[in-house]
Amino acid sequence: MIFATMVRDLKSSPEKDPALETLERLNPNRASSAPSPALGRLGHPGNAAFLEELYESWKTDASSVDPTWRAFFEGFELGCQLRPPARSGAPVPHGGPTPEFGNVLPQARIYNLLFAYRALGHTLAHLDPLGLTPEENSDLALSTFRFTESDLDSIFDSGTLGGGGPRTLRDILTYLKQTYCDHIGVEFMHIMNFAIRRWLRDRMERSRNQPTFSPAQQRRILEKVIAAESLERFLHTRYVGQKRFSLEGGETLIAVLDTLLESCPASGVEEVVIGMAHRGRLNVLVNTLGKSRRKLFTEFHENYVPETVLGDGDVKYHLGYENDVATSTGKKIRVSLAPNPSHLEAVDPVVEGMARARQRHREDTVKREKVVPVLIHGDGAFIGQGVVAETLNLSRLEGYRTGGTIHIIVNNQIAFTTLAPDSRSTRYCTAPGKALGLPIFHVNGDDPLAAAYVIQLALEFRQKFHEDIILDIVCYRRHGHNEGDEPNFTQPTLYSEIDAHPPVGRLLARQLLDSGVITEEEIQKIRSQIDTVSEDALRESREAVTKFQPKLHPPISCPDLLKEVPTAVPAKKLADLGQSISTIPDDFQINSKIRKLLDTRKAMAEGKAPLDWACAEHLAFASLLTQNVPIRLSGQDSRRGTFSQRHAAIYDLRTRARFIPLKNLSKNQASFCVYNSPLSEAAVLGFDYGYSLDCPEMLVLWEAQFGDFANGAQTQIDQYITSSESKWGTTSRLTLLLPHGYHGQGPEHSSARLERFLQLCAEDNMAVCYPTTPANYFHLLRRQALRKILKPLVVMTPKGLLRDSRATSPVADLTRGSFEEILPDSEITHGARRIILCSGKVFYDLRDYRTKNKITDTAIIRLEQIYPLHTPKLLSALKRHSPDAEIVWCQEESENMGAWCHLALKLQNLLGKQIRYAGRDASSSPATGSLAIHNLEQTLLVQEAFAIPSSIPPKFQTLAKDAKRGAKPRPSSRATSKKNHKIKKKK
Ligand SMILES: Cc1ncc(C[n+]2csc(CCOP(=O)(O)OP(=O)(O)O)c2C)c(N)n1
Ligand SMILES: [Mg+2]
Repeated sequence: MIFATMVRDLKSSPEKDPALETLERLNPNRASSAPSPALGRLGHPGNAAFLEELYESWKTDASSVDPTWRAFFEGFELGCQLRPPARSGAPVPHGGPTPEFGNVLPQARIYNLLFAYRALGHTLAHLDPLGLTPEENSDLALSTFRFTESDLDSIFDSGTLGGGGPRTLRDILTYLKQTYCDHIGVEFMHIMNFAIRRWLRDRMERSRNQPTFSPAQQRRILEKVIAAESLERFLHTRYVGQKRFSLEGGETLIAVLDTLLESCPASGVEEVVIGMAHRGRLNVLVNTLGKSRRKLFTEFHENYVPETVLGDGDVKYHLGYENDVATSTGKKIRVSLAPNPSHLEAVDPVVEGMARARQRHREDTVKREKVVPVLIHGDGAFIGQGVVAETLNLSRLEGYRTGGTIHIIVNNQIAFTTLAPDSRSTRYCTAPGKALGLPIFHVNGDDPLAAAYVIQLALEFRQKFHEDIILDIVCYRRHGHNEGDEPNFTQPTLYSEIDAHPPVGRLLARQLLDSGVITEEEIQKIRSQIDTVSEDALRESREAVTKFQPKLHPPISCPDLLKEVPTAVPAKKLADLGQSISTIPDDFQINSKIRKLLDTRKAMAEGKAPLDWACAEHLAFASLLTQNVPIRLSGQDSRRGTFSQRHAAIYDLRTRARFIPLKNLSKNQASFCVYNSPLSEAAVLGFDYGYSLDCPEMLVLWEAQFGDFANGAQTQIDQYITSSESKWGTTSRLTLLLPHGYHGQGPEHSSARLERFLQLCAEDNMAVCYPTTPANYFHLLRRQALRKILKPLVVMTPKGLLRDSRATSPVADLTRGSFEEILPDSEITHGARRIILCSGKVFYDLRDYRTKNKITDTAIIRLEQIYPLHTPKLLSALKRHSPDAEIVWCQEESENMGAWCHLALKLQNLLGKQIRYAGRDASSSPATGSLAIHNLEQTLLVQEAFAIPSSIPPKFQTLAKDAKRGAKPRPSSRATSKKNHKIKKKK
């Protein structure tokens, strides 16, 4: 009614109102006696709510309403300004309402008040259990809206508030404060989507954000809080000083998780995948996932030996767990807690990937309502770690959506020893969620009922809108960061408050006792039952640990990694696949160059043209898909391919309709998913890793734009991909495609940091390959997908070689054999007196040089797989040549990079002789920024491999090296050194 009344008032007002004046100025035609159709609706009282909502929309996002309304609201706001801008020369009014505004628009001011409370009410909410955070906001003072105490009993229209209707100002305020300023503070008015905003508003105002749990539910919530408390107390007294990252102060989390699981069956949720850090993890394992106390206590024992058959295991507060958890109605919910490295928030994208994989298995790929990811964060980590923002940004993307994640922040208002003023530039730690327009609920952690109410709402919201939502449980940390930590060193005043603060269980118990929901005897019974269970478990665990015999594990070894996997595909099949991957619908109009590319692919598959990398990859994918192996490829610009080589998706010239030939091979083929990822490495690689864990039947590939960008995801590589088998027994066939190779394009983009991956190789944890031919790449991809063993694969992939006629394969090479870990020399097959070992692209430079210089005594053997090294094949390739042959390792990467450091000792031990290094000097930056210097270096290192003195005058070589270093001229450089001449002379 506000607007209807207001406009009527405005029109009949003898004085010209500023709002109308502005309106006239902005829209001289529309604000006149003949209003626009839109504004004409103002006179209809039935549309008042509609108008208010429109106003609210405009306030949140001006562009969300049509221009007529925009102009109107701008005028309206201007007219309503509580302190109108002073006209030039006019005195500025101080305090007190302007006479026009104070008298004319009381309804409008009520409306402003509603809006302000919905938007800012959270600033007055009682969120901090310790009461240390100010709860004031002068923008919400009555006087701000030009009301006084004397207006409190005046009746106004309450607009959309809780169903609307006439209410006193006092009632309106009470209503708003109950809803928005009690133990729940909500940020939701920043949400652009009006339907979502309205749903939240109505849902919250209907219940005034007050929980209404049945007595039985309230008792259950108390029980959960008591269970959480007593587990912590038990551990605290039985394992004094042992690290457990206590949840005390934040026990409400356990009640929240229980309420969430209790709400799952009615919401159609079958599975919950949880990711969380250290804080309270042991409590969640026992009290949420049902891990036995006996098992947990055993892990605390000093003689405990992890049950890992292989590998080194991990500390107890990083371990994962999975269980069917029964709700009170007997329904079972599958709940899993992902294993977690210490690196905070690294688990986030992994859990998202796992959830999406599980949705796939439950055939829940449209609504994604059966599997719900839940991420539990710390306040410091949520605002501090970039991967949080990267993961949030995945949430609405086609290839990475999971239908909405429930984020729970155990906001103990501290991070180790760091308080909010040092840890964030924002009021709340939840600020990253605001960028995405997520609803954010802050709840006082001392009110488990309020928190349980919010989690119910959160699940309802998630299932309805398939969006992320954040629940920020504002609590405190009763002890230090861990149990050996003294918080009084750094937070003496805070900790004296905390020491005096009653535990949450006691507060809730008091509340339920007062309301007659429970009796003191019942509470005692709950406590003593839980303690008895713990005591029994402790006794059993003590018996169990006597059986432990610590012994060193042998390293993990997987000899089958070197077993041949048949990967050849018959010629007829390849030709058919070639036809399929080059066929597009008749009504599709495509770019002529793409048409040509497709025709070439067809010819390549039929053996009429030499096969290039992209075609080999397409044929590998196509053959796997028709063998029922699903494939997921994700990476930046992966649909087209960074180097415009792949063209997995083809676009109609007129409509940009997309056609993906690999999705259209046959009716029964497996699914092919190819996504352009957002510009993130950590979150996307983490996501694909998580996906690959729970979709072992699928070939999951993550592609870096250039290989060096993988270092943006180093945490995922170190903490998960390379070490998770040893730590947690989890493996996957995730494949990393990393463009690598020195082409004189500067220090960036030349190196995928092969050396880093090789440094992480041990215990057969993965394979690292640098194939040199399309055919071998074809066999490698097929081996990775078809072999039973699950191991990650890291592939150095080509850039320049993609279009290099030297790096092609006859299609026949796809129809026979399998992946060749070692490629012996096919030209100098026997009796060489020098053997150059190399890996990857430099092979072609070496071979060209040999041909050009008619060298016949030197063989070149390629290591297509550097780890695990296929020593039998390498030895057999070497055996064909002279036993006295000089062995050289040649690489284009600098001496401290590439495969040299990894292989040097290994090869020397294997072959029992020194190996000569030919390559770039050690360098801090991977490559030179000058193409000329690159070319010179490349020439020199090839010459060096053949131990031939350079034909380039030494003066130029030295100058080039010095120019690269930006250093003063030096006496000599490697390629011209006396040492090399000596080698030559010896021969
Ligand atoms: C990426 C990363 N950086 C630093 C640390 C060291 N660290 C462990 S816990 C912690 C404080 C975390 O604070 P918060 O996120 O608020 O969680 P809380 O411990 O308070 O529950 C820090 C800095 C870490 N584990 N991971
Ligand atoms: Mg914290």
